[in-house]
Amino acid sequence: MSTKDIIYRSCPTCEASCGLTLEVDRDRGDILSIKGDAEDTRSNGYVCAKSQAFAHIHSDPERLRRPVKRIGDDWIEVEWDEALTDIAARLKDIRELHGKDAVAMYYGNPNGHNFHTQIYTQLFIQMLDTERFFSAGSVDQQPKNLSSDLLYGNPWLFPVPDLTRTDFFVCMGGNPLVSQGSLLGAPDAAAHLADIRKRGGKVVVLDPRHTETAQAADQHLFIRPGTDALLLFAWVNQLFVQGLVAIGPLGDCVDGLERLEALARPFTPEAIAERTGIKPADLLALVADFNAADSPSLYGRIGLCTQAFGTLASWLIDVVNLLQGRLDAEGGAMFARPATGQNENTGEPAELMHGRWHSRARGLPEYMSMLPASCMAEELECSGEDAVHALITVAGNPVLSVPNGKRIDAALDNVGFVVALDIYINETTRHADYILPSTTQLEHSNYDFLFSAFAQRNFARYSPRVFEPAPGSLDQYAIFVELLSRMNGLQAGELNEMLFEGMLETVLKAPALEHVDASAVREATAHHHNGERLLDILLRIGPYGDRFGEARDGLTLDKVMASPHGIDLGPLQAGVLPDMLRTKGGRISLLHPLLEADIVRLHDSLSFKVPELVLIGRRHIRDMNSWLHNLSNYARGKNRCTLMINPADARARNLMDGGEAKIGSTVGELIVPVEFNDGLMPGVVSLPHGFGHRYRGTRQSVAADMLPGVSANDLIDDQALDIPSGTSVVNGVPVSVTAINSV
Ligand SMILES: Nc1nc2c(c(=O)[nH]1)N[C@H]1C(S)=C(S)[C@@H](COP(=O)(O)OP(=O)(O)OC[C@H]3O[C@@H](n4cnc5c(=O)[nH]c(N)nc54)[C@H](O)[C@@H]3O)O[C@H]1N2
Ligand SMILES: Nc1nc2c(c(=O)[nH]1)N[C@H]1C(S)=C(S)[C@@H](COP(=O)(O)OP(=O)(O)OC[C@H]3O[C@@H](n4cnc5c(=O)[nH]c(N)nc54)[C@H](O)[C@@H]3O)O[C@H]1N2
Ligand code: SF4
Ligand SMILES: [Mo]
Repeated sequence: MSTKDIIYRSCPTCEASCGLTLEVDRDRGDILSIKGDAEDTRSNGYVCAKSQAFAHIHSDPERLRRPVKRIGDDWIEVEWDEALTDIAARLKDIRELHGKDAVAMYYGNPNGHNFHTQIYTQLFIQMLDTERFFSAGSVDQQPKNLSSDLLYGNPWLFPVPDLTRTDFFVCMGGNPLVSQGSLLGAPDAAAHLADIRKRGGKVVVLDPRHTETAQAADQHLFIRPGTDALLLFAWVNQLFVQGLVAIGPLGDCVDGLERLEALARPFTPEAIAERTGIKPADLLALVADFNAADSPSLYGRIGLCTQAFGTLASWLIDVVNLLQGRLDAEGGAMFARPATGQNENTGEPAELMHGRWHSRARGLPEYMSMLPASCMAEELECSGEDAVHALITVAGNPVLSVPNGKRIDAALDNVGFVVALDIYINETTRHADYILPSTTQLEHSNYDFLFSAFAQRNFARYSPRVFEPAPGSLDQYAIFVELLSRMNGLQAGELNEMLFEGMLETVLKAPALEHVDASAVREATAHHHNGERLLDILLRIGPYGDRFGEARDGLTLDKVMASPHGIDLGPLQAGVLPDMLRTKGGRISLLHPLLEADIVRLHDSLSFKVPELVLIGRRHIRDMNSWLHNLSNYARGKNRCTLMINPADARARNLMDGGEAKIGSTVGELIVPVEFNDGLMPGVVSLPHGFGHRYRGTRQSVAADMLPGVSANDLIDDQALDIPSGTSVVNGVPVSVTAINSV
């Protein structure tokens, strides 16, 4: 007999974290339908096409369900215990023989969508203790991490544009209508933008492409890739020149204004016009409109991060908001207060984790314990004492997702032992000796931990497990624990206990929690286990928590679990600064030597010749980096891995719409289908990333047959970095495009 159940949970596929209603047949293990949860106060029933993705992944016959071991070119299924024991022994041997840094690790994007993985990652990293730790973060948000680190003392404290209250939204380097918003947390971004306009506000987009978001805006300005920091510095310059600096309540805790004014002086609207492509009159109008609006908000996202001046551009977004009194103000750029407390002040100024060690090959500084992903290939190529003997990838596909991916692909052959924690045999994991597949999102619970820290509203939402995991399968965190315990001669239970006690000690150090008794915490949370027990603690000592009895109505995990549609904790509050600052003396220093050094580089860039043609990326609603291409529902349709080019640039090169062209860069050459598009700024071409499913020995037949495409990262130079943060420059890459044939 089969029974129908209704389960509410949030969507684990993008940052919007929309509420879902699942109709399931638990006995048969079937998902009958996935719809929007109308009672979720954040998403109100909204979902996008990708809301079904996690169910499709679950049922994909090519998804790995058991560990596989490579024998020559073949894969054989092996028992978990055998795989874990062998892997742990080999990793242990390598560490003992060649030192801890001979084991490298790459950590990918889906981990951000898995609470349990996140909470155990710290343990995994600490115990592996390798200097060769790479992640997708340095092809993504690390410039914003660094900017927040320098300004607020917390790399994960991101200002969020207050879309529900702003009347003038300026969006730079983001395309929320397609990406569904990043560091923004807004289910149904399109409705948010439409609402701004309905209430008489304005939306302005600065982007080298007339994007879907630009089409929904009142105004769009083309900006040349990689030049946003110049434009924003000219904006700052004008605020000083025109006497428009008005910081408001934060004025008393800001240092470095005079120095900033001096540094901004050379960046006049005229000086930056040629490089940016923005006419002085357009910039002056933008500055004036922003200043005249009641509640303007300036926002920048990945196009401002993964470019030549990512850190400066990301920092200047906050600086402009701050100088105009828009930081931490209603309708401006606000800070969320997640229930798990990660944005709260911890009582002691955190030390900047930057440059504590350097990469071996290029001498690049570490940031947040990580080395730039763009130097992974050269690290894997090291030999002798510096050689990497083992690599562990955790839900990542750097061969497609990191610049000069084909160099990473080749370098992987150089690594003696590769372990992939992944659910597919893809371009990266095909190099592994073992692949360890975790349970899927349907088989484990989740909590919106990371994304509630930068959402439009404060909320707490727990997602229960939908199906019992297949017998013997392991959650990703449990794989970490099993490997670490075997490597260190411990029992899994002992390790869990260590993590629990370590975390308890850390969290109870906060001044506001000094009186909380550790033994009472142990007792009160004992009915939860592992990650959920830690989650209970975080919720209870968090800003809305019950503080173990002190605030009776406060949150506990039990309460959150009993609210299937999530708990709405209200709109973002203004005035959370300076309390949330983790800086020395609770002050905001506008400048830092890392920024000043890069401002010199920015100034030098004013005299650079504008390249004839540069490459940028783009996203499509049915993609998610490289990981959804094996799902026929998302792979079908017309080829979207095309080179978009402005018709004038195309004709100048004798290209035909629908024909093919050769695109070349300093590191590679590809043949690509050409798509004329007058939404591209002249001098700019666009190719999406995450494609290139052409490697032999993968097991993703849908991706390879329906949507192979080419990998944009085979064109992107791994030597080009945003210097302060070590983030890859994937936008604004100089390329040449030539015709090869016609339709
Ligand atoms: N040129 C260019 N490159 C880019 C970008 C760009 O805009 N342009 N964007 C960058 C950005 S923002 C990001 S975040 C990175 C992403 O970079 P990565 O995270 O390295 O790449 P993905 O393609 O997302 O690979 C995800 C991997 O996780 C696996 N996976 C999916 N779900 C699960 C799961 O539940 N468990 C496990 N164990 N594995 C799972 C998939 O099989 C896949 O191997 O790409 C970056 N690369
Ligand atoms: N459908 C879909 N959604 C996704 C993803 C996906 O792969 N597909 N990936 C998810 C991930 S991991 C992330 S991090 C987010 C990213 O979320 P977004 O930041 O919104 O990502 P994009 O859509 O790439 O938007 C970046 C925009 O920057 C523009 N741009 C490029 N270079 C420059 C520049 O130099 N200056 C300016 N001003 N603009 C520039 C591009 O034209 C593009 O419109 O999206 C997430 N959502
Ligand atoms: S917008 Fe993101 S979170 Fe919402 S349904 Fe689509 S993929 Fe899921
Ligand atoms: Mo990302």
